[in-house]
Amino acid sequence: MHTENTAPGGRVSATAAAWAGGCAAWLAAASALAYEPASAAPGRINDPAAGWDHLWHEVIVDITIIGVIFALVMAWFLWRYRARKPGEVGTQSKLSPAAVIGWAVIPTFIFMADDFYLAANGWKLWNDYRDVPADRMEVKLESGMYSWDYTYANGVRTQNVLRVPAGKPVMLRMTSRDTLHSHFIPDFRVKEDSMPGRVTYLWFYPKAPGEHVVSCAEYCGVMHSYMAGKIIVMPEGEFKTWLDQEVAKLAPADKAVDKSAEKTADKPANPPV
Ligand SMILES: [Cu+2]
Repeated sequence: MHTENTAPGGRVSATAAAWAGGCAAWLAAASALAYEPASAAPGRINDPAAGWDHLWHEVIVDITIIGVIFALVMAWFLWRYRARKPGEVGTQSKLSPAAVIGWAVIPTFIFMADDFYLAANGWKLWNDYRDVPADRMEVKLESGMYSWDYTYANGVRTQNVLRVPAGKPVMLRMTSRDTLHSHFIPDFRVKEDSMPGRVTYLWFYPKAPGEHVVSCAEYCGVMHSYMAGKIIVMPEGEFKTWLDQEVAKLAPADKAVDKSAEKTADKPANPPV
């Protein structure tokens, strides 16, 4: 072994230690600013969109900080080991075994720690999301090539346009009459497949009146890209008036209230297997 390499190795180890210390300090700071569930009670989400936005923001912040740190280190290396005169041939630094291991393990550990941290927040949010608020409004959805067919608990049916009241969680119990589709509402950050022979669900929280695009996010046939719909969020009073008018239009046979939908509204939803 070359004992004269102890000094360079020692310098690099000190740099690695300083770098690792800085990253660890950042990780601690990031943890302190960790995901706060947008919920009134532990495990209960009122607005899933806020939770997903918070997590996405966290991902962007983390990868930006890591990217900046790596860019600064790389820039420092480029400057530190630059050629000072034309044709200069550098000499190879020898690192101590501890420095070699440190340079490989510490950055990997920091990356993986952040990945697991973000993944754990994602899993927690997803688990909380699967627990649907009990005060929800439920609507059945049957998808098909190429439309979204909604049925309210009182038998009112609409196609491609779902009207909902503002300020109430809305749950869709979904199935499909032909092939796979995926009901995607970008504004509410929710997307879930609908498929034949299985009931899946999603829910969202429309806070204020407005319109939101629905699109199919699972390729389902040649007209897939035209399978668009709309969520219209209405003030509660206007929604009730609209729903009453639609009920009045129904034929007597169709007015049979969907008891199964009413019953399931009181029970927590079971995740699809
Ligand atoms: Cu589709």
